[in-house]
Amino acid sequence: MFRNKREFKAEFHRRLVEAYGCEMEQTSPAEKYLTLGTMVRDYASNYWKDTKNETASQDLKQVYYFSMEFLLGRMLTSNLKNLGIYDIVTEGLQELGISYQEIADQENDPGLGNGGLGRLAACFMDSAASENYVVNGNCIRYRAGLFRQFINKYGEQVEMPDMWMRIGNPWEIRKLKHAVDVKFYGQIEVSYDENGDMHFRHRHASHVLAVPYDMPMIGAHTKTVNTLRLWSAEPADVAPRDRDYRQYLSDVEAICLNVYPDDSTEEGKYLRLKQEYFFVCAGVHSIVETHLKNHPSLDNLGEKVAIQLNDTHPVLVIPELMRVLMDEYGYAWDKAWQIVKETVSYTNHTVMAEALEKWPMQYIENLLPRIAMIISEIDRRYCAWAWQQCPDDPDLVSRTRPLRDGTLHMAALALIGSHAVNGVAGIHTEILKNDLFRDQVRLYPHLIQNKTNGVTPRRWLMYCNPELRKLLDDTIGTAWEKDYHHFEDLLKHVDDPSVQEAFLDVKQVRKEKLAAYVRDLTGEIIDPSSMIDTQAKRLHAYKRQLLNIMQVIYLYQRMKRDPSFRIAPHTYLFAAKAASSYTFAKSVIKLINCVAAKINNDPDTRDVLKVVFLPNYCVTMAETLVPGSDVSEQISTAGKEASGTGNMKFMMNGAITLGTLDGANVEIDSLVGRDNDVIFGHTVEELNTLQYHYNAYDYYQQDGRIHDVLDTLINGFWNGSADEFRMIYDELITRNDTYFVLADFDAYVKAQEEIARRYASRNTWARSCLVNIARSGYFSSDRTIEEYAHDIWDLQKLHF
Ligand code: NBG
Repeated sequence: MFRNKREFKAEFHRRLVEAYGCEMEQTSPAEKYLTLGTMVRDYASNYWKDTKNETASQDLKQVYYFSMEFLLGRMLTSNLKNLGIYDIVTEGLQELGISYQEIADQENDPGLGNGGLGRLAACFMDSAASENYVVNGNCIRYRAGLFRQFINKYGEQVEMPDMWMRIGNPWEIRKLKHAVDVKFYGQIEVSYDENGDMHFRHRHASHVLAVPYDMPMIGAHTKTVNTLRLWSAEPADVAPRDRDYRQYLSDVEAICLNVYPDDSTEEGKYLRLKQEYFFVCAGVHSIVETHLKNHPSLDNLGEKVAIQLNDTHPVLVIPELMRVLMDEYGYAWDKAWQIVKETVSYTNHTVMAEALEKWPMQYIENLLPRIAMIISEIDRRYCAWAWQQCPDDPDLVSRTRPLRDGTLHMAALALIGSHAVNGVAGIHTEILKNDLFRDQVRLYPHLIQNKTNGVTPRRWLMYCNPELRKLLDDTIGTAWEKDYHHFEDLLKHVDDPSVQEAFLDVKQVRKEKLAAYVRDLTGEIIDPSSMIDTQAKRLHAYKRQLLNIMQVIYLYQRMKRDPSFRIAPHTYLFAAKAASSYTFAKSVIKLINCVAAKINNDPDTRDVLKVVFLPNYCVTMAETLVPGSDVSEQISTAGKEASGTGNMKFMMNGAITLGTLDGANVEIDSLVGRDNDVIFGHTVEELNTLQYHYNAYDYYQQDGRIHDVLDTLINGFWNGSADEFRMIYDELITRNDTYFVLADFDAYVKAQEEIARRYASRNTWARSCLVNIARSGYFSSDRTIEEYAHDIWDLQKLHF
């Protein structure tokens, strides 16, 4: 382990030459990145070992966070800074004549997720380690990420493979000794022993070997290093039964091929279910193995282990842990069930019906025969119990049981098998209690609680925005870096004109950086003194990127019609991936690009109105996009966005939220006040009644602006084809605008006018941004993790 710059340089040089057998100067930037990454990983290894040893010797409880996604982003800079060796390394490299940035740019974002749910898991890993909580991740080692997004000359999204590990992954360590045998298909043979107890034997199964790859999750300014365990599927050393051998190899390959395979086909659905059981079974096995190393039995599993289910994807943990306890360790049902419930808790991340997982029981019976038996028994016992609780309302049982009409409702199973269930923002949790899970609340009144999401202030402020970090350090000292409560120390300075000016200077620097980034990525020139208004998130109808681009079209039309009407310079940035099978979302991307192409080339308006779609949105892009934005677009239909976490990142970097009362926007609004954000649109309560008498066509007929904007979707205005955007038009008019875009249009236009008006008075604007930063400490994931540790996991910190 190097201790100073001199030792670092010598070791780096030596390792490079040893690894590649040539002079340092002849090695490629990718080879330098791999060597440096390996060195940093090894540097952390002693702490990693100590964390494991100390956890065992302090007999500390530990958490396993089961998630189909961990959207980590690049690890190099974050790891170097968390370890406190960034300066040694960057200066050492400079003295060797090597550019750190060039090396850092070699790293691909790990392709281990697709959106907010996965990024939340990554923020939690950073916060847990930094706060000395032992929280381990459990996920799949996908060889390909979601996809790399390109935009073709027609403005359409094109998906390319995201082979993120092509150059290698220096952070992971293969742990073959901990490999697990996972069984699919086959039959269950039941036998009885002399006591009449049942025994189950899984026969004719197809075996897959789950091999773990461990990545260190390094905390900031601490010795805690936790583990993210990624499971990789490999052919087992067992002859495949009754199956074609090459087919077997390719079936095994498919399990870890990529994130979220298309589940619109039957084959895709099976694959998804396979992925879910695969990482659940392997993860549960390794928890049990670790526990039994330090404890005589599994009786106290719930005392020493907490398993958090990140959404329903890992819900098979519940029947799998039952299976292990009963079939492998001889527990009776009731005792096993008690252990499972003590151990497991579940986080819900969506109320969107199409995102709530349901599986035909037939798939489970076929793929996981023993698990299917256990689920049926959970269902049977649940019905008997629930019926006794509410004999007055027998229908309640059928509404809440996990098995309904031959379908397994994953959320229902999660609710029954968990001791705690949480939503991810205040309003979301209320919707869970009062709407989605209101029946269950009758049965378990205290089950559901709120844990508002958070983001790590290290990646999302200190490391991605060093200019703002310095301003905060100079103004309030550095206490805020270690304790999120101290963000509020900034409140004392928000009226200080010199701090306001300093903030505007920082923002200007960041906008210039963003402009350079946009130019390099797209060739588009944006004006860094214009107001930069950004919507960056997955493309989904409920997030309403459509509302945003409609407002842009309206501004354009108005300026074209009325030469005396001019807006202050605005830049609208969009960044979003659409699921490859989601035609509507792809059509919105094309619309945005077609609008951009026309408007940006119109000499009448291009000096004041610019639209750019940034392809391939990812964590690394967000690290430049967020600090460089003035306005944060958070405009989902009220009640639909569970929380949002982008909203928190923008706020932390001094952007003003332009949003609906949805998800965590509600909490942002109550923390900063209406003077420091712009809130518009129908509320959940209003939509709950509007839904019964809404007629989108009336809005089209009665509002000339809406009429003019929508007509461009069906008259070939954008790219000459009248049918190109008819699908969007039809969704709004023929299908009556599921997400109330037209209902919120007028309010949104006014909100845009309001934000432009505020932006014009620079010092009040800066004051608002400072208030937002000061109040953003609440959205540190350090706070969120503390709440989970205290309220759900009953977790103590590790003491070194
Ligand atoms: C997403 C929600 C977001 C939320 C993240 C993290 C899923 C299923 N849900 O609003 O849409 O911020 O989870 O909680 O990805």
